[in-house]
Amino acid sequence: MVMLTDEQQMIVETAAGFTADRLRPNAACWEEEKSLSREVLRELGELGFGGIYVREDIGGSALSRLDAVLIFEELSKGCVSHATFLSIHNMCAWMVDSFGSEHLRQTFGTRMTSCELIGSYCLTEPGSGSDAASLKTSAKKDGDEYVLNGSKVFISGAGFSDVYIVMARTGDVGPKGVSCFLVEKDTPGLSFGKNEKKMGWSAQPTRMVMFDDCRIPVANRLGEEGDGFTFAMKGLDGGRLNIAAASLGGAQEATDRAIAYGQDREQFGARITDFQATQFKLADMATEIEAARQLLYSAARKLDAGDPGASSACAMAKRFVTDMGSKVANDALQIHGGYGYLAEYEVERIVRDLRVHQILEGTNEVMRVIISRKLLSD
Ligand code: FAD
Ligand code: 2MC
Repeated sequence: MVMLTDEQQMIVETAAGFTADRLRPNAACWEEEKSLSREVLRELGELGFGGIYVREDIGGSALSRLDAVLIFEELSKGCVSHATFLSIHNMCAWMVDSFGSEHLRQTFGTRMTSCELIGSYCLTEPGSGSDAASLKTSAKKDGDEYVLNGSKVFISGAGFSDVYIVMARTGDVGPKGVSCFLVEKDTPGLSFGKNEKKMGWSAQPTRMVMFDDCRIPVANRLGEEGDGFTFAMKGLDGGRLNIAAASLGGAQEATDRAIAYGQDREQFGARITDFQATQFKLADMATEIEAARQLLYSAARKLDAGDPGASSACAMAKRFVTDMGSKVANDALQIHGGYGYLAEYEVERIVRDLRVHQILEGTNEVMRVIISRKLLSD
């Protein structure tokens, strides 16, 4: 079991309270309506969750990556869709804080930490998913502006978000030719595709983002030309921890629901949890959750400490915890029998929501690429 400090315990209680009051009771409805709640995001901003690991001078909470993981684990017990969207927003706010100019930090960062402005992260393109460094969206300098052309696909929050952190090509092929920009929603030349119909994460819109001679000020570039790919990867180190935390929270919630259901449901004159088959399944689920939690917290500590193996540790955690999350949530559904398949029992939504965690923010095969490269280069 993991020992938390008094401050961490308080953070967990705050997040758990918000989950119980605001997220869990509304998650089914948000999924049905396919809508994110701006009000809820503002409230999360008021709790300091809009810039969890952002510096305090622009309204961030300056907490650790481990603190962030604890928060996303709790929030995901109520609504995976809102929790993971908040994680993407946090990744964007952190990139503005860490790599943006003072002007960008003060103009946008301050309003992102409060969740007055919401951010989306734009890396993936129709022709470049796992091979992110082959992206083609171009940014050509023209006086004191850049002109963006190209398209991004699968962008979470597209159309809903106010600012877009966009990786685009300013130089040669490969990672060194990529730069990072902040694009405001109402910029002429920026448009959005249809909302994709998908298996989970349904409260969130997922749409293409298109740039057609979209002009932005040079001042909206984060860092120097050519820094963009490294910034994108650094952002994802933390993002992958948070996605793993969302799988952990979802798996825990599904397990808690399975225990409650199994103790109530009777067949063959006994409770479902009286069968040793169920008891052993629950024991395995709890063990797998705890093993995953230890690996995730240890990876978060490595990222906090600036450990040279942190990126690989984040990849290990993302791979292991998201695979575990999908398996355990599916086991919880099985314990519910046919009722688990019904939306009313809310476990099938967890199964659907967690599935994509094995794909996005780098597929679990790409996580193995990152881990094995580190192993073979050491
Ligand atoms: P591909 O790269 O085409 O991969 C196809 C298959 O090949 C996968 O199984 C993959 O693991 C495997 N594969 C590829 N290369 C290798 C290799 N070298 N070795 C072994 N196997 C390999 N992107 C954003 O930028 N911003 C977002 O907000 C965002 N949100 C998303 C939301 C949803 C709901 C989804 C589904 C995706 C989102 N994505 C987002 C995109 C996501 O990051 C990509 O889908 C993911 O990185 C995989 O890229 P791809 O879909 O092009 O798959
Ligand atoms: N931190 C800092 N720098 C990093 C880094 C990290 N985690 N990872 C890579 N870099 C640097 C790396 O050091 C190198 O710089 P240098 O040459 O100066 O040393 C540069 O970036 C290029 O790295 P690679 O040579 O490893 O690049 P490669 O093209 O081989 O790709 C790979 C690496 C496969 C790991 C990367 O393309 C990747 O992560 N692909 C998956 C894409 C992905 O995760 N997409 C998620 C989209 S967002 C999303 O899904 C959401 C829901 C928001």
